[in-house]
Amino acid sequence: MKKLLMVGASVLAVASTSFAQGDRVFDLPMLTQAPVLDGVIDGDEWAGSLELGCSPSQVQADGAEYGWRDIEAQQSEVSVNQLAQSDGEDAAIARTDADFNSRIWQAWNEDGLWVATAVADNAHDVEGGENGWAWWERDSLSLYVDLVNEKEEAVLNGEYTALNIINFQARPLDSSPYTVSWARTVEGARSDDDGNDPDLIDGFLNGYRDAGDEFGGEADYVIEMFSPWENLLRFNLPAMPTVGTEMGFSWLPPDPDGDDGYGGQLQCWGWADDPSNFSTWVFSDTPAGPAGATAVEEDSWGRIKSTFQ
Ligand SMILES: [Ca+2]
Ligand SMILES: [Ca+2]
Ligand SMILES: [Ca+2]
Ligand SMILES: [Ca+2]
Repeated sequence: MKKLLMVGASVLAVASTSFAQGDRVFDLPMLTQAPVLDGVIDGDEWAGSLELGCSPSQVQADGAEYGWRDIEAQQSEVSVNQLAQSDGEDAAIARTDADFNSRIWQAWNEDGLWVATAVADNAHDVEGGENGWAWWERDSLSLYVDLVNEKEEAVLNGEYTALNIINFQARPLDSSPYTVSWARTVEGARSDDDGNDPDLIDGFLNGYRDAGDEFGGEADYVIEMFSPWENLLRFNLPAMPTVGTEMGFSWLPPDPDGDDGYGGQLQCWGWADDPSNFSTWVFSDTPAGPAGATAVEEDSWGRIKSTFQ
């Protein structure tokens, strides 16, 4: 992580005067080849992409690095542990890395945004509640993305200018009409009542795999995800991204563990309801993926698995 932060700092120094020192600015590498969306992080298909953690221990590290809003409530200045103790969940496990621990890989190419997550979880839960579309009640990953990097202040009255929430549930794409959800800003308001409409989410793809105990949990999983620029261009993405494009982002993985409804979540690399607190991607032509760089060959599946241990 220190290495990534140093990369961020160097980008900051040369590329931008609009961010204060200490903001989280990350180089977003460009893939040499599209990953296969099969839930297998295979060989070097994600090698060299931006890798960030999202876990209770990451929130601890964030508190130490960026300061605390409320240490009792596990609220750092840039993240929060809102995991819950579900019915039947051991109190010694709930809200710890044994409850939820994830890595997130991020990169781009001319077609879209590519993301993979590997998660150690103690209970798989994509069912329950009255509404299948309620992604906050499902094991899933939400990307809060500010496509124009406006960094607007916290929105308390429900008015937005640039909010987009792209959610992928931890399940195969065709297993549910709700696997992909997209909430976006329409006329200043969050609009997600049609967030699963097939036309709206046309081109969004994922690959899911039940990974058993592969990362040290009991109900581990991998999701590989693709979000197409062509689709986002229909809304508030102003132009095809190019080298130097900036976007704001925050990661929010819900983690119910057999709950009927909402069962807890984390918010990482920015408070999700406050775009001014988001981290920043700077789109770069640093190559990622196969033959992207010799130095990243070690960034293999074996090393990925070892990052959880
Ligand atoms: Ca793959
Ligand atoms: Ca839990
Ligand atoms: Ca869990
Ligand atoms: Ca879970």
